[in-house]
Amino acid sequence: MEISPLQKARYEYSPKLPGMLKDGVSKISVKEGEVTSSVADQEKIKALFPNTYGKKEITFVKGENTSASKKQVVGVILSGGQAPGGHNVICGLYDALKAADKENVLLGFKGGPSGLIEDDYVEFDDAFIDAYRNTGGFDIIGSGRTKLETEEQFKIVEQVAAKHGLNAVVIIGGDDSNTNAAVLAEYMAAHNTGVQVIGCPKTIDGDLKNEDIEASFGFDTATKTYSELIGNIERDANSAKKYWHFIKVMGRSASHVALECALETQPNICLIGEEVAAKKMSLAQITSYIADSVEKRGNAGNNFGVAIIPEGIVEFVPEFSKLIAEINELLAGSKTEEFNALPDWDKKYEFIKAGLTAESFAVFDILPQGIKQQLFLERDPHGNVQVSLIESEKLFSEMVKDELAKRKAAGSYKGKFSAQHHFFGYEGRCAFPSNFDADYCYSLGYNAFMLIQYGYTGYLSKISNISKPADEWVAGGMPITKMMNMERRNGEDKPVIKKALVELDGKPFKFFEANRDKWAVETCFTFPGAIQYYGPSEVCDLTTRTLALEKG
Ligand code: FBP
Repeated sequence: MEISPLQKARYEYSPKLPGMLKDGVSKISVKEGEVTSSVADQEKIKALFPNTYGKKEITFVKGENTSASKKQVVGVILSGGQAPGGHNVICGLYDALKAADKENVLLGFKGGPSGLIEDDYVEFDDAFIDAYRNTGGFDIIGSGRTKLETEEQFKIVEQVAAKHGLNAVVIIGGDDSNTNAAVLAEYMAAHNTGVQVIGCPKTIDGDLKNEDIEASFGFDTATKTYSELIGNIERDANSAKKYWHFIKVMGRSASHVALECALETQPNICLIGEEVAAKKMSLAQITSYIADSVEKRGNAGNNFGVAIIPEGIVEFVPEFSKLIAEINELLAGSKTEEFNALPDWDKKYEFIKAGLTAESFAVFDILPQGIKQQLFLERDPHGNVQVSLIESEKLFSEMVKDELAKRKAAGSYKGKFSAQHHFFGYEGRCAFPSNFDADYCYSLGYNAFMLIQYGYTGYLSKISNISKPADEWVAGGMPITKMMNMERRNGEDKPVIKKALVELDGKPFKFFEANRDKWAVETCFTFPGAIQYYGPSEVCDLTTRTLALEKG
């Protein structure tokens, strides 16, 4: 593969480490803090994790390294959706491991958790690692969504670990993968395998955060990439003055990405799923909210605008969730075949009408035709509606168009409405990491090795104080069980890391709420431009608005 000039230049970038990690592995000491307990359901979590529950939080400090010296053979996997900076986690882990002892070994298991089960791996060396420093993507070893959660899988991992003499596994993943890391750590401890398990917080969705984890990696770069694109579209809209752009942004359930992009670009509209759910908004209410902005702007001669729609929005609309549940029920088991055998859409429509409650059918019936068909025709292997495939940007623009036609007929709306649609997701997940993500990820990986060297297991690599310059960041570790509670999953109570949704009383949302009425009517667009890597620190090392507002 040919190497671009930027990639060459980025190879030379030295990621910044927190002050206490900067003097090298031999000069890092550990300070143990308080004993921890889980955020909720303490007795249940304690019973499920007898060997790894209630451990102390730890912080690294400058000082002599007092860990017992032994050869380290570590395995690493990337799990779930790509997020910028993943390569640097591996680079930081590798550098710390080799700095401790050149004989230490790092194995990368390919294609996500399945690589560990199938024993499909590569052994890293300097040349291999150097080709991926400060680059985007997960292509160094690939990623996957296989879940490591069953006893049989853990037994296989135990055998694979024994075969390679692995004494630790690092799992780079989101809330589910780190939940599984905690369960694997407990298994390894309970079976006296000597294999430690350490997690690293990843996801562009930004929903793996809590009082200990200030941000998951990748969120910074992905939102900056989408914000650049949204800013460019705003400028185009403001130049041509003829289109409303409906832009869906990734974020499978939480709306952190949408909110951060809104704070960066000040669009006319940004929907926040968590608010929609809290206010129990209907599709008609959301449509009317957007149409109000289009109408006011149109009547003032501004027939253009930008609306940001979070990917997970429809699941937050209570009446829509109910509709989806009823459709899943309606087509359960053999009924899918019965439905598919119906000769045309009219017959299918009658079948749907007869099978849904009147309330849900009314919701179904106001949907644009394309979405109606999508709900019934594109289904997952279990026969369920594929909610993530619903083109919500089109859903809302079409509903707004219908609403505006009514308002025009009634004489209140005098403008013109023409829409363009976009979906920004994959465009940002493998971008070159921002300096922030390059530094944060490298630090997470380096720190993960320190946790391994000091013998910890079931911990998440934790770098905090990250809204400050890197030198002031604080490195340490937190038992994953501290972040867990019990939740109902697939009909069973399971210990899981709590997913962080947008907090409606949090500072980022409050800032947005205080400004959005003005943004809806006036043109207040801001154009963040491209991520900068070289130049003044206030341009190149800027954190997200979300983090800046949260940390004041
Ligand atoms: P993770 O939670 O695994 O980090 O992935 C998040 C995400 O990027 C979502 O924003 C998006 O809905 C999903 O992955 C898409 O997944 P896929 O890559 O499997 O299409």
